[in-house]
Amino acid sequence: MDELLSIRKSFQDEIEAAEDLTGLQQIKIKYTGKKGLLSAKMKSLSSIPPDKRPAFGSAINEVKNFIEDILTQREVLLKGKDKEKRLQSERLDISLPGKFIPFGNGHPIVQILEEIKDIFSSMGFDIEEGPEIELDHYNFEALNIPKDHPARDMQDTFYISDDVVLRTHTSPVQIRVMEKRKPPLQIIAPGKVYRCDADLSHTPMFHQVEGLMVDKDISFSDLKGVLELFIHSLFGKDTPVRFRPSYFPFTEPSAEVDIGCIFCSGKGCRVCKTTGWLEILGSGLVNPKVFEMAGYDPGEYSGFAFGMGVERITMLKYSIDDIRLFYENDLRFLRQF
Ligand code: 2NM
Repeated sequence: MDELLSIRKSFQDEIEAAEDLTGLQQIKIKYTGKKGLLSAKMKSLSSIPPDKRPAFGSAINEVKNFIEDILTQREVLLKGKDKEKRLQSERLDISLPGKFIPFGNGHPIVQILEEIKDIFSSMGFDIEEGPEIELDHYNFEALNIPKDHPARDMQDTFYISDDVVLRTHTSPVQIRVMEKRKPPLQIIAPGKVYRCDADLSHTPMFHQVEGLMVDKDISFSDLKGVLELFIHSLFGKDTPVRFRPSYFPFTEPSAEVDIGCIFCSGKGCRVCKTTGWLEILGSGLVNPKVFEMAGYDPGEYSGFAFGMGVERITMLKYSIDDIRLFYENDLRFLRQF
Protein backbone atom coordinates (compact mmCIF):
# COMPACT_ATOMS: atom_id res chain seq x y z
CA MET A 1 0.00 0.00 0.00
CA ASP A 2 2.85 2.38 0.81
CA GLU A 3 4.49 1.58 -2.49
CA LEU A 4 1.20 2.31 -4.26
CA LEU A 5 1.07 5.69 -2.55
CA SER A 6 4.65 6.50 -3.54
CA ILE A 7 3.89 5.51 -7.17
CA ARG A 8 0.98 7.92 -7.10
CA LYS A 9 3.17 10.63 -5.56
CA SER A 10 6.07 10.22 -8.00
CA PHE A 11 3.58 10.20 -10.89
CA GLN A 12 2.19 13.52 -9.71
CA ASP A 13 5.68 15.06 -9.50
CA GLU A 14 6.67 13.80 -12.92
CA ILE A 15 3.44 14.89 -14.59
CA GLU A 16 3.90 18.42 -13.16
CA ALA A 17 7.36 18.56 -14.75
CA ALA A 18 6.31 17.19 -18.17
CA GLU A 19 6.47 20.04 -20.69
CA ASP A 20 5.67 18.34 -23.97
CA LEU A 21 3.87 15.37 -25.52
CA THR A 22 7.08 13.30 -25.79
CA GLY A 23 7.68 13.63 -22.03
CA LEU A 24 4.08 12.73 -21.37
CA GLN A 25 4.32 9.64 -23.59
CA GLN A 26 7.34 8.41 -21.60
CA ILE A 27 5.47 8.85 -18.32
CA LYS A 28 2.46 7.03 -19.75
CA ILE A 29 4.64 4.03 -20.72
CA LYS A 30 6.44 4.07 -17.37
CA TYR A 31 3.20 3.91 -15.32
CA THR A 32 0.44 2.35 -17.46
CA GLY A 33 2.43 0.39 -20.09
CA LYS A 34 2.45 -3.43 -20.31
CA LYS A 35 5.80 -3.49 -18.49
CA GLY A 36 4.93 -0.45 -16.38
CA LEU A 37 4.78 0.04 -12.63
CA LEU A 38 1.02 -0.61 -12.33
CA SER A 39 1.18 -3.86 -14.33
CA ALA A 40 3.95 -5.01 -12.02
CA LYS A 41 1.70 -4.24 -9.03
CA MET A 42 -1.18 -6.20 -10.60
CA LYS A 43 1.12 -9.17 -11.11
CA SER A 44 2.18 -9.00 -7.44
CA LEU A 45 -1.48 -9.65 -6.42
CA SER A 46 -0.86 -13.40 -6.65
CA SER A 47 1.84 -13.21 -3.98
CA ILE A 48 -0.35 -11.67 -1.26
CA PRO A 49 -2.84 -13.44 0.97
CA PRO A 50 -6.18 -14.10 -0.81
CA ASP A 51 -8.25 -12.24 1.80
CA LYS A 52 -6.30 -9.00 1.18
CA ARG A 53 -6.43 -9.28 -2.58
CA PRO A 54 -9.83 -7.54 -3.23
CA ALA A 55 -8.92 -4.45 -1.20
CA PHE A 56 -5.42 -4.23 -2.70
CA GLY A 57 -6.76 -4.88 -6.20
CA SER A 58 -9.29 -2.08 -5.99
CA ALA A 59 -6.61 0.24 -4.52
CA ILE A 60 -4.43 -0.45 -7.59
CA ASN A 61 -7.39 0.16 -9.90
CA GLU A 62 -8.17 3.41 -8.16
CA VAL A 63 -4.58 4.65 -8.63
CA LYS A 64 -4.68 3.41 -12.23
CA ASN A 65 -7.92 5.31 -12.96
CA PHE A 66 -6.51 8.38 -11.28
CA ILE A 67 -3.30 8.21 -13.35
CA GLU A 68 -5.18 7.60 -16.60
CA ASP A 69 -7.53 10.54 -15.94
CA ILE A 70 -4.63 12.89 -15.27
CA LEU A 71 -2.77 11.60 -18.35
CA THR A 72 -5.78 12.31 -20.57
CA GLN A 73 -6.25 15.78 -19.09
CA ARG A 74 -2.55 16.56 -19.54
CA GLU A 75 -2.56 15.27 -23.08
CA VAL A 76 -5.46 17.54 -24.06
CA LEU A 77 -3.72 20.50 -22.41
CA LEU A 78 -0.32 19.87 -24.05
CA LYS A 79 -1.87 19.23 -27.47
CA GLY A 80 -3.61 22.58 -27.19
CA LYS A 81 -0.36 24.31 -26.21
CA ASP A 82 1.43 22.58 -29.09
CA LYS A 83 -1.14 23.76 -31.64
CA GLU A 84 -0.99 27.28 -30.23
CA LYS A 85 2.80 27.29 -30.61
CA ARG A 86 2.59 26.08 -34.24
CA LEU A 87 -0.04 28.70 -35.10
CA GLN A 88 2.22 31.40 -33.65
CA SER A 89 5.35 30.28 -35.50
CA GLU A 90 3.54 29.74 -38.82
CA ARG A 91 1.62 33.00 -38.59
CA LEU A 92 1.44 35.13 -41.81
CA ASP A 93 1.69 38.88 -41.37
CA ILE A 94 -1.11 39.95 -43.70
CA SER A 95 -0.70 43.56 -42.60
CA LEU A 96 2.55 43.87 -44.63
CA PRO A 97 2.05 46.03 -47.75
CA GLY A 98 2.03 43.98 -51.01
CA LYS A 99 4.69 44.25 -53.71
CA PHE A 100 3.86 47.26 -55.95
CA ILE A 101 3.08 46.28 -59.53
CA PRO A 102 3.02 49.36 -61.77
CA PHE A 103 -0.05 49.54 -64.02
CA GLY A 104 0.38 50.51 -67.66
CA ASN A 105 -2.13 52.25 -69.88
CA GLY A 106 -2.54 52.79 -73.59
CA HIS A 107 -1.03 55.93 -75.11
CA PRO A 108 -3.74 58.66 -75.24
CA ILE A 109 -3.71 58.59 -79.07
CA VAL A 110 -4.19 54.80 -79.04
CA GLN A 111 -7.03 55.14 -76.52
CA ILE A 112 -8.94 57.68 -78.65
CA LEU A 113 -8.16 55.72 -81.83
CA GLU A 114 -9.72 52.63 -80.22
CA GLU A 115 -12.75 54.65 -79.10
CA ILE A 116 -13.26 55.98 -82.66
CA LYS A 117 -12.87 52.46 -84.13
CA ASP A 118 -15.40 51.07 -81.61
CA ILE A 119 -18.00 53.71 -82.52
CA PHE A 120 -17.75 53.02 -86.27
CA SER A 121 -17.59 49.24 -85.75
CA SER A 122 -20.85 49.47 -83.81
CA MET A 123 -22.37 51.19 -86.88
CA GLY A 124 -21.26 48.26 -89.07
CA PHE A 125 -18.10 49.76 -90.63
CA ASP A 126 -15.27 47.34 -91.45
CA ILE A 127 -11.75 48.34 -90.40
CA GLU A 128 -9.24 48.35 -93.29
CA GLU A 129 -5.49 48.90 -93.31
CA GLY A 130 -2.92 49.51 -96.03
CA PRO A 131 0.75 50.43 -96.65
CA GLU A 132 2.32 53.56 -95.13
CA ILE A 133 4.77 53.68 -98.05
CA GLU A 134 2.47 54.35 -100.98
CA LEU A 135 2.51 54.90 -104.72
CA ASP A 136 1.95 58.46 -105.89
CA HIS A 137 -0.91 57.00 -107.92
CA TYR A 138 -2.93 55.86 -104.86
CA ASN A 139 -1.95 58.79 -102.62
CA PHE A 140 -2.68 61.58 -105.18
CA GLU A 141 -3.62 60.60 -108.73
CA ALA A 142 -6.56 58.29 -107.94
CA LEU A 143 -7.92 60.89 -105.50
CA ASN A 144 -8.13 63.54 -108.20
CA ILE A 145 -5.35 65.59 -106.62
CA PRO A 146 -3.82 67.47 -109.59
CA LYS A 147 -0.10 67.57 -110.37
CA ASP A 148 0.15 71.26 -109.38
CA HIS A 149 -1.68 70.81 -106.04
CA PRO A 150 0.37 72.23 -103.10
CA ALA A 151 0.07 68.86 -101.20
CA ARG A 152 2.22 67.27 -103.91
CA ASP A 153 5.07 69.72 -103.35
CA MET A 154 8.36 68.42 -101.90
CA GLN A 155 7.74 70.93 -99.08
CA ASP A 156 4.63 69.08 -97.91
CA THR A 157 5.19 65.42 -98.79
CA PHE A 158 7.99 62.98 -97.92
CA TYR A 159 9.12 61.50 -101.25
CA ILE A 160 10.88 58.13 -101.35
CA SER A 161 11.30 58.40 -105.12
CA ASP A 162 9.52 60.12 -108.05
CA ASP A 163 6.47 57.88 -107.74
CA VAL A 164 6.71 56.58 -104.13
CA VAL A 165 5.73 58.65 -101.07
CA LEU A 166 4.95 58.27 -97.36
CA ARG A 167 1.14 58.41 -97.46
CA THR A 168 -0.16 61.87 -96.53
CA HIS A 169 -3.63 60.52 -95.63
CA THR A 170 -5.27 57.08 -95.35
CA SER A 171 -7.52 57.66 -98.41
CA PRO A 172 -5.28 55.40 -100.58
CA VAL A 173 -6.44 52.48 -98.39
CA GLN A 174 -9.99 53.22 -99.50
CA ILE A 175 -9.02 53.39 -103.19
CA ARG A 176 -7.32 49.98 -102.85
CA VAL A 177 -10.45 48.50 -101.20
CA MET A 178 -12.71 49.91 -103.96
CA GLU A 179 -10.48 48.28 -106.60
CA LYS A 180 -10.88 44.90 -104.85
CA ARG A 181 -14.52 44.94 -103.70
CA LYS A 182 -17.88 45.87 -105.15
CA PRO A 183 -20.41 48.05 -103.25
CA PRO A 184 -22.12 48.08 -100.81
CA LEU A 185 -19.06 49.21 -98.88
CA GLN A 186 -18.83 50.59 -95.36
CA ILE A 187 -15.24 50.98 -94.16
CA ILE A 188 -12.92 53.06 -92.03
CA ALA A 189 -9.15 53.33 -92.55
CA PRO A 190 -7.26 54.21 -89.37
CA GLY A 191 -3.48 54.62 -89.26
CA LYS A 192 -0.30 56.68 -89.39
CA VAL A 193 0.19 59.37 -92.03
CA TYR A 194 3.16 61.66 -92.80
CA ARG A 195 3.46 65.31 -93.73
CA CYS A 196 6.52 67.53 -93.83
CA ASP A 197 5.35 69.94 -91.14
CA ALA A 198 6.20 70.66 -87.48
CA ASP A 199 4.84 73.21 -84.99
CA LEU A 200 2.46 73.44 -81.99
CA SER A 201 -0.28 71.62 -83.88
CA HIS A 202 1.68 69.57 -86.46
CA THR A 203 4.08 66.61 -86.17
CA PRO A 204 5.69 64.91 -89.23
CA MET A 205 3.79 61.71 -88.32
CA PHE A 206 0.23 61.76 -87.03
CA HIS A 207 -2.86 59.54 -87.04
CA GLN A 208 -5.96 59.70 -89.17
CA VAL A 209 -9.25 57.89 -89.42
CA GLU A 210 -10.94 58.15 -92.78
CA GLY A 211 -14.27 56.59 -93.67
CA LEU A 212 -16.15 55.62 -96.81
CA MET A 213 -19.68 54.41 -97.49
CA VAL A 214 -20.75 53.42 -101.03
CA ASP A 215 -24.05 51.96 -102.23
CA LYS A 216 -26.95 52.80 -104.52
CA ASP A 217 -28.61 56.07 -103.40
CA ILE A 218 -26.22 57.17 -100.65
CA SER A 219 -26.99 60.83 -100.02
CA PHE A 220 -25.71 63.79 -98.06
CA SER A 221 -28.28 63.04 -95.35
CA ASP A 222 -26.62 59.62 -94.81
CA LEU A 223 -23.33 61.48 -94.32
CA LYS A 224 -24.95 63.85 -91.82
CA GLY A 225 -26.65 61.05 -89.88
CA VAL A 226 -23.50 58.93 -89.54
CA LEU A 227 -21.23 61.83 -88.58
CA GLU A 228 -23.72 63.33 -86.10
CA LEU A 229 -24.09 59.96 -84.38
CA PHE A 230 -20.29 59.61 -84.32
CA ILE A 231 -19.77 63.08 -82.80
CA HIS A 232 -22.51 62.59 -80.22
CA SER A 233 -20.94 59.24 -79.20
CA LEU A 234 -17.45 60.75 -78.81
CA PHE A 235 -18.23 64.20 -77.34
CA GLY A 236 -21.67 63.68 -75.75
CA LYS A 237 -25.19 63.77 -77.17
CA ASP A 238 -25.78 67.47 -76.47
CA THR A 239 -22.78 68.62 -78.57
CA PRO A 240 -23.93 71.02 -81.32
CA VAL A 241 -22.82 69.99 -84.87
CA ARG A 242 -22.72 72.12 -88.03
CA PHE A 243 -21.79 71.39 -91.64
CA ARG A 244 -19.94 74.19 -93.42
CA PRO A 245 -19.31 74.22 -97.21
CA SER A 246 -15.71 73.46 -98.15
CA TYR A 247 -13.57 72.05 -100.95
CA PHE A 248 -11.60 68.83 -101.48
CA PRO A 249 -10.49 67.48 -104.90
CA PHE A 250 -11.87 63.98 -104.00
CA THR A 251 -15.37 65.04 -102.88
CA GLU A 252 -18.18 67.13 -104.37
CA PRO A 253 -19.94 68.71 -102.60
CA SER A 254 -17.59 68.94 -99.62
CA ALA A 255 -18.20 70.04 -96.07
CA GLU A 256 -16.15 70.76 -93.01
CA VAL A 257 -17.78 69.56 -89.77
CA ASP A 258 -17.64 71.77 -86.67
CA ILE A 259 -18.74 71.11 -83.10
CA GLY A 260 -19.86 73.79 -80.65
CA CYS A 261 -16.75 74.91 -78.73
CA ILE A 262 -16.40 72.59 -75.72
CA PHE A 263 -14.31 75.22 -73.88
CA CYS A 264 -16.71 78.20 -73.95
CA SER A 265 -19.98 76.39 -74.88
CA GLY A 266 -20.15 78.49 -78.05
CA LYS A 267 -19.73 81.90 -76.40
CA GLY A 268 -16.38 82.49 -78.12
CA CYS A 269 -12.90 82.04 -76.62
CA ARG A 270 -9.20 81.83 -77.45
CA VAL A 271 -9.40 78.15 -78.53
CA CYS A 272 -12.27 78.66 -81.03
CA LYS A 273 -10.87 82.07 -82.04
CA THR A 274 -14.15 83.74 -80.89
CA THR A 275 -16.22 81.78 -83.46
CA GLY A 276 -17.86 79.48 -80.90
CA TRP A 277 -17.06 76.48 -83.21
CA LEU A 278 -14.23 73.95 -83.51
CA GLU A 279 -13.43 72.17 -86.79
CA ILE A 280 -13.06 68.44 -86.24
CA LEU A 281 -13.41 66.71 -89.58
CA GLY A 282 -13.65 67.02 -93.36
CA SER A 283 -16.22 65.22 -95.48
CA GLY A 284 -18.21 65.11 -98.69
CA LEU A 285 -19.88 63.02 -101.37
CA VAL A 286 -17.25 61.07 -103.30
CA ASN A 287 -16.28 62.85 -106.55
CA PRO A 288 -17.58 60.83 -109.57
CA LYS A 289 -14.06 61.09 -111.07
CA VAL A 290 -12.69 59.15 -108.05
CA PHE A 291 -15.32 56.41 -108.55
CA GLU A 292 -14.49 56.18 -112.26
CA MET A 293 -10.75 55.77 -111.59
CA ALA A 294 -11.50 53.06 -108.97
CA GLY A 295 -13.70 51.17 -111.47
CA TYR A 296 -17.13 52.04 -109.96
CA ASP A 297 -19.91 53.36 -112.22
CA PRO A 298 -20.86 56.82 -110.81
CA GLY A 299 -24.23 56.48 -112.56
CA GLU A 300 -25.01 53.40 -110.47
CA TYR A 301 -23.34 54.20 -107.17
CA SER A 302 -22.90 57.17 -104.86
CA GLY A 303 -21.14 57.50 -101.54
CA PHE A 304 -19.76 59.73 -98.86
CA ALA A 305 -16.29 59.95 -97.32
CA PHE A 306 -14.75 61.74 -94.37
CA GLY A 307 -11.43 62.17 -92.63
CA MET A 308 -10.21 63.31 -89.23
CA GLY A 309 -6.94 63.82 -87.36
CA VAL A 310 -6.77 61.74 -84.17
CA GLU A 311 -4.22 64.06 -82.48
CA ARG A 312 -6.41 67.09 -83.07
CA ILE A 313 -9.49 65.34 -81.63
CA THR A 314 -7.51 64.10 -78.62
CA MET A 315 -6.11 67.61 -78.01
CA LEU A 316 -9.63 69.06 -78.06
CA LYS A 317 -11.07 66.32 -75.87
CA TYR A 318 -8.37 66.74 -73.15
CA SER A 319 -7.48 70.47 -73.62
CA ILE A 320 -3.90 69.77 -74.70
CA ASP A 321 -2.30 72.82 -76.34
CA ASP A 322 0.92 71.33 -77.76
CA ILE A 323 0.80 68.27 -80.07
CA ARG A 324 4.48 67.47 -79.34
CA LEU A 325 3.57 66.35 -75.79
CA PHE A 326 2.23 63.13 -77.37
CA TYR A 327 5.66 62.17 -78.69
CA GLU A 328 8.08 63.22 -75.94
CA ASN A 329 7.43 60.07 -73.87
CA ASP A 330 7.27 62.08 -70.64
CA LEU A 331 5.55 59.69 -68.19
CA ARG A 332 4.26 62.64 -66.11
CA PHE A 333 2.17 63.54 -69.17
CA LEU A 334 1.27 60.02 -70.34
CA ARG A 335 0.18 58.77 -66.90
CA GLN A 336 -2.67 61.30 -66.84
CA PHE A 337 -4.72 59.32 -69.37
C1 2NM B 1 -11.28 63.80 -96.00
C2 2NM B 1 -12.31 64.65 -96.34
C3 2NM B 1 -13.23 64.27 -97.31
C4 2NM B 1 -11.89 60.94 -98.29
C5 2NM B 1 -12.24 60.63 -99.58
C6 2NM B 1 -11.88 59.32 -99.76
C7 2NM B 1 -12.04 58.49 -100.96
F1 2NM B 1 -11.07 57.59 -101.02
F2 2NM B 1 -13.16 57.87 -100.92
F3 2NM B 1 -12.02 59.25 -102.04
N1 2NM B 1 -11.34 58.90 -98.65
N2 2NM B 1 -11.35 59.90 -97.73
C8 2NM B 1 -12.06 62.22 -97.60
C9 2NM B 1 -13.09 63.05 -97.96
C10 2NM B 1 -11.16 62.59 -96.63
O1 2NM B 1 -10.35 64.08 -95.05
C11 2NM B 1 -10.30 65.33 -94.48
